[in-house]
Amino acid sequence: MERTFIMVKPDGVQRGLIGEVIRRLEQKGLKIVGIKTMWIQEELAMEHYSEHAEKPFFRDLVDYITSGPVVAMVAEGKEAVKVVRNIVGATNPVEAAPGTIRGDFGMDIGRNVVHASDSLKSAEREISLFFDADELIEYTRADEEWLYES
Ligand code: IDP
Ligand code: MG
Repeated sequence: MERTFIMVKPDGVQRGLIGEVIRRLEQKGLKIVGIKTMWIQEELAMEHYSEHAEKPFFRDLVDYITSGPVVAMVAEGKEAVKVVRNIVGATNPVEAAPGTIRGDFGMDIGRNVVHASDSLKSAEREISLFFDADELIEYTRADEEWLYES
């Protein structure tokens, strides 16, 4: 089992898409093991997106992600990192396939509704950046034996 980090960005929250994002994760079979609403401050935003510090869009990206509340989540499941990236879709909503969150709900790369970790390594980094260990809950979903062969 893997854990990955997902966030409904400020545009997703303001557009009333929190439930839609959670619904898609839940119906796929992912287990939400941590969730909270927060308003990201500049320092955390810059740390979260540090890999993009030299990019021309970095300042706008930090402004965007700190522009309103977000919903941060940790989802667990078999190959959760890849599964969630597939649900989220390509970075640019113009290119994102219909059926993905960005493909169904976005129009602009700078307003792409959600964040999701792109590798197991970044998932671990991002989870520890946003959640304390005691905010993540271990439990069994009642349908797990029907979601997985073994
Ligand atoms: P990802 O969110 O699909 O992992 P990244 O390349 O890691 O995409 O970029 C992080 C975020 O930075 C994107 O989700 C998007 O909000 C923003 N971003 C990426 N490329 C651009 C760009 O060319 N212009 C404006 N914003 C961008
Ligand atoms: Mg990324």
